[in-house]
Amino acid sequence: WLPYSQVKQYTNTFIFRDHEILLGLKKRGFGTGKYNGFGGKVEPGESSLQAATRELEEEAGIRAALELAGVFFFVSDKEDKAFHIDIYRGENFTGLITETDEMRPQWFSFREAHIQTPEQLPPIPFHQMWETDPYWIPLLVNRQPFAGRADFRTQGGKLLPSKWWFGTV
Ligand code: 6OG
Repeated sequence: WLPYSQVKQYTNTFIFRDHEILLGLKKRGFGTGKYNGFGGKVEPGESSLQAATRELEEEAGIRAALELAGVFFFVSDKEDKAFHIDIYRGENFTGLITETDEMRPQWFSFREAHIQTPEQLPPIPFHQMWETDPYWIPLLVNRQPFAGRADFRTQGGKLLPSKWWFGTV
């Protein structure tokens, strides 16, 4: 057993408009093929909010005033570093949502399925997201500040959570 001597700081940002959430299909890097918010590593000398704002512009082409929605701390058996992710939310973005080398943005609906609207968007694709997302995305969507932790393990070449916990703050 080795202690985790470093914590890597990441951001993950979700943009909302009326009953819709903007996700991106990750085209390269960590989590390729999964839908997620927009984000990445906090660079030296940058605050987490600055990093979140920068990453949103780099990966989706838009700017928005962001607020911290939750925090997620996790470790993985294949990494000697721990991960801290600040999860941000925003609305009222400026700019044009743009596909980038890293992300293909797409709107999803979180309106209850029985409420039919003329142009129904697909629901949040949890089967194509990180396995722990279903535990905290509902808190994010409901504007409940949250915190959580998880231990990931490599099983059959896949990174899967073996133990996790999420709660409201
Ligand atoms: P790049 O280094 O590729 O940014 N991320 C996670 N997102 C979710 N939803 N669940 C996880 O559980 C995650 N682990 C990392 C943080 C990596 C991006 O992936 C996010 C960053 O936004 C394991 O630029």
